[in-house]
Amino acid sequence: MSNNLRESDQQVFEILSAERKRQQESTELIASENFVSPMVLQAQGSILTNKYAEGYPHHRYYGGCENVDDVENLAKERLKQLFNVKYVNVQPYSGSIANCAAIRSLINHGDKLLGMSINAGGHLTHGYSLSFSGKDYEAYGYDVNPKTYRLDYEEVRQLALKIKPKLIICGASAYSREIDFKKFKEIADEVDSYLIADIAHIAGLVATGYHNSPIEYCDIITSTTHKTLRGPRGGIIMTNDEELAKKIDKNVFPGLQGGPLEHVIAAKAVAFKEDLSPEFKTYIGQVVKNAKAMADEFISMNYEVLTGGTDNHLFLIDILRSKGITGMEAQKLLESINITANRNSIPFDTQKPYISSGIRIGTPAMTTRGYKEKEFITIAHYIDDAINHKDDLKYLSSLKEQVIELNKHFPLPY
Ligand code: DSN
Repeated sequence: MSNNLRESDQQVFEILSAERKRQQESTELIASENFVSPMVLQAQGSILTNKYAEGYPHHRYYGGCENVDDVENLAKERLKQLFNVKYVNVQPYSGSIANCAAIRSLINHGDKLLGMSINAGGHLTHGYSLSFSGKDYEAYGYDVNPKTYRLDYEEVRQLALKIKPKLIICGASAYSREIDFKKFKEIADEVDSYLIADIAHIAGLVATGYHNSPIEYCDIITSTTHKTLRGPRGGIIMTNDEELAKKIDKNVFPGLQGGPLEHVIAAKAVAFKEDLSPEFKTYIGQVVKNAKAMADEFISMNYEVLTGGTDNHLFLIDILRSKGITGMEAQKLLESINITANRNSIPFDTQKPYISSGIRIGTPAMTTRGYKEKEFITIAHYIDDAINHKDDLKYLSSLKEQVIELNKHFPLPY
């Protein structure tokens, strides 16, 4: 059998080629996506995928683990350095599993949990009714202020005093303002609750000082590695509490997972080294500048940018109120001109989540490709043009060509 994918499996090869073309020719604005370095890709595509390694370094249930022990230890040491934290687990397959293990390490089934509601910008695993977090626990959600769309810490406090949760989860998937982790800690202390911060979206900003860090305030911190950290798809868990760290390890394996994905852990190690570099700090600074510039441009074109702007890598537009089209319509329209974004419920949305009134826009991915403020502003105008000419197929087709042309100057490195 040929060891060349093109020859041995043309069907998969063609799908991969089509995806490469799509990524190269499109402007990627999904706030949770990024483009990994060729080195991360190389590690993830390495022979470590062949290895079983249930357990933890030097306590494995399989032989031949000396090399994966080394790579997992390296990933752990780099992660500790990145966030200045004492104990880490780099095995979670995803952010959702990281959150499940973190919650299980702190509370029991049926206990009360208070997280940011999904409509306000929280994640499924923060207590959404259809997720394990809403089914296994008595889950409550805090919202944002209906006028400012910002977190109102006094409202969160009042809700916490009323509910008396055993666990509060802070962190979000669609919230454009800095989260005050210290305030969450004060609320958690007042109601005698544990506190988890899920920093999946803002991890790169936290690691580089562009967002305050939750490490000193939270019992457990979880994250994904593939968003602003620009690593492979996966999860991580961090704590400064030694006893809790032992519980977390047990809850990840054997509690929720079997064999760790050591090829992904190797790629996490590579990404963490990149994240520790001065270049990465410059990159995150540009991500934040780009998001501000683009949000400001939309505001100057009279779009309803929620909260009036952004402190981080993303922002939300109430596209229904701005332009009379739903999030679903906007997402499809943008896709037709090679701009990829996701529709998103906005707080107190009148539309069903599948349709939604908003779109979420993020700058991490195209900043990796080299976009600066100028290009993001150009894209903001393409989006506006597309919406204003949404029924003019010829116009849309010319916009698509302009997007493809622009992206020729920002090639994928692979
Ligand atoms: N699904 C992710 C996002 O897009 O924000 C959250 O994990």
